[in-house]
Amino acid sequence: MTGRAQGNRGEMRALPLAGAALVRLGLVAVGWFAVGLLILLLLSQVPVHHQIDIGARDAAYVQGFGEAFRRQEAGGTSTARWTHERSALLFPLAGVPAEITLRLRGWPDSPTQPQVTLWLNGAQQIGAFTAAEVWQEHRVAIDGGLLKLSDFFIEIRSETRDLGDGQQVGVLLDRCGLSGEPADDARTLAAAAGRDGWGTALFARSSDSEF
Ligand SMILES: [Ca+2]
Repeated sequence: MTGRAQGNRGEMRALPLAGAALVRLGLVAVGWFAVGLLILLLLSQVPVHHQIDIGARDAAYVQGFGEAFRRQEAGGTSTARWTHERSALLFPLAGVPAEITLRLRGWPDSPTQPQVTLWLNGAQQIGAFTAAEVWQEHRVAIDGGLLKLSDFFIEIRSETRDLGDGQQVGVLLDRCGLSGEPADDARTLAAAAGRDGWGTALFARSSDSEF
């Protein structure tokens, strides 16, 4: 038997082995794809809940507020921020319908209290009330009308006054909650992934973001 013949038999054994390895690799890839798709589909159906402790770990949600500070309360200390004439709360990857809850109070030791209006994306008024000197919880429904929302902000517009330190303040916000549907973006991505695969889904998302 020649060395050349032995070499040919070795190559013939190596080819089926390489094929089997490729098949295993393909099965693993398909398995991970299925798991990822299942997770994405589940996440796209899960309602969104944001509970924001204003004044503590709220940097991603607040815009145009005063500095965070800690105040003494009857039951301990709490964190809060004053709003200004216009301040906003940002809610990433939240859709509609949704409900927002604000725990806030107005000016201390004042015979008058600020009039407050809430605006969806600064364009559609969704609530109006007069703040109180004590803590109150205000709930407002957001239906979005004809808008398809995937990220939105709630603008708080308020009368302001100087509390003696030269700062014009509106209302004091302690907590904010949002419960609602998942964003349309998440549903679109899940649907595209299920129909056409990850490549198309990711391409669709990057294209959407350009407009
Ligand atoms: Ca707080």
